[in-house]
Amino acid sequence: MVSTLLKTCGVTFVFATTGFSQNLIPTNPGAEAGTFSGWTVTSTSFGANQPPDPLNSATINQDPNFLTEGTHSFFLQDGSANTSLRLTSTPDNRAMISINTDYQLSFDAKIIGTPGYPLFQIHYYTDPAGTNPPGQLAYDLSNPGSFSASHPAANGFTEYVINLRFSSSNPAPPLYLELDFWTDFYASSSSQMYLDNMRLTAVPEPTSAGLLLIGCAPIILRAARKKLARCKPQPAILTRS
Ligand SMILES: [Ca+2]
Ligand SMILES: [Ca+2]
Repeated sequence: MVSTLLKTCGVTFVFATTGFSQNLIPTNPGAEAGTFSGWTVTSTSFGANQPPDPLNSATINQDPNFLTEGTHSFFLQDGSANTSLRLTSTPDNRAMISINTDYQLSFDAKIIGTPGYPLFQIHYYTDPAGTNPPGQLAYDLSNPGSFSASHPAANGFTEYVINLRFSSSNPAPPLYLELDFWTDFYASSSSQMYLDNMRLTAVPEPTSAGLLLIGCAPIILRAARKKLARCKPQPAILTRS
């Protein structure tokens, strides 16, 4: 009975936390559409009068050795020292988030070669169209130490993890996040980047998870007491022979 109730509570707990772990990136977060749907690829040139680089290429990879989730990943290659290739959320693919809430953003990236400065930026807006850009955050992908945590992922990818929380000191909520990956921000080389498994999830508040367990506690205790009572040795009944 105890185990049954524990299982019931466990199931409740799993369901409750699953609700919080929904991926908030609206469209094609892991290239599984097989296209760049939801994303824009642009070539940014550096230096005066640099023409677009014809050697730049962006493709959807299907080689299982170059992805970490599903059957597809994004692949960006900038062709020269003078350009960077960028993968950026389209306006309708901007995740809407609330202030004063904890979020975790993660993605897997595999960087080949020695790019000058592979960069990840988060631009945040107060409207989905992006006419009000209050600010941005920037992360150096070649320096995992600049992230709150990083873990090895499959196929030689690195999992990058960023904990996000916007306070009410920022402009009016909600905020719309634009994700922006650069192969080579300082454009010092030709570089290649695979990207996969982007996730943005709200982190459940410890209090609500704790309260759920506390809520189950009386049921578990009651069941445990009943079981103990059943197991208690009964006094021997003495009978005259
Ligand atoms: Ca994928
Ligand atoms: Ca470059």
